[in-house]
Amino acid sequence: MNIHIISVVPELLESPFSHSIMKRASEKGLMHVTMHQLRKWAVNEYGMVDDYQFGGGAGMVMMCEPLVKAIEELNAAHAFDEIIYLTPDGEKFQQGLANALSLKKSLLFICGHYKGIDQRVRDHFITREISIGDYVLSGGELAAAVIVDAIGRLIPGVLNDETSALFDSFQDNLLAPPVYTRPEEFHGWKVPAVLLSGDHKKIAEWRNEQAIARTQERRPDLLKED
Ligand code: 6GU
Repeated sequence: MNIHIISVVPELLESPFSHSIMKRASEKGLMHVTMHQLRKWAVNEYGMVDDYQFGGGAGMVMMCEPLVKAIEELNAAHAFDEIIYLTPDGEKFQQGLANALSLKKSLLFICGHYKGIDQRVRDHFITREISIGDYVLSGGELAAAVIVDAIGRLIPGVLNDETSALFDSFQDNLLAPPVYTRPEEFHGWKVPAVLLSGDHKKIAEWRNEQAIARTQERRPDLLKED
């Protein structure tokens, strides 16, 4: 998968994709992330990409021209499956959307700043608008990092144990069950005996019960969905 991200602060995203799972994904050639500085398409030599909003009011708006030039140039080269604008008024990002996006070949993310981007760019170029939750961030970059991480780990071959993403919290509308590792007893606290029994059927049943109980207690809303 090829991911391109347009931002006025691409430096913010240098680190998240340079470590751990995302780094491995890129080394294996399974996911490649390219950052683009929007000021490369600025309207003047001072790097101007935003302006005051019509109608008045505090806060700058990101201008059409730099964004449209950037989108057209990159889209001609990469034929994006989706051109995604990150914004708190977008569709809420959930596991189902991560699953769907993980099947795409080529994605462009546009990180908004200030009061957002000129509505005409949204009307004519954006194919999807995504929010990562009901709170306001100072820009779309951290949202892009969250989304790219969530979809990157679903690409086959990115995780070592390919089955492990299937048992994540949310894949079946259930939270994950508790997990334990060695030692069997620590400060007198014992690991549940069933996990040491070697009975795989019993263990699967126990994990399922625990997942349901945990979901009922912490996120009963998940059990009511669809
Ligand atoms: Cl995608 N962007 C911004 N600026 N704030 C957010 C968000 C996105 N999602 C939740 N809050």
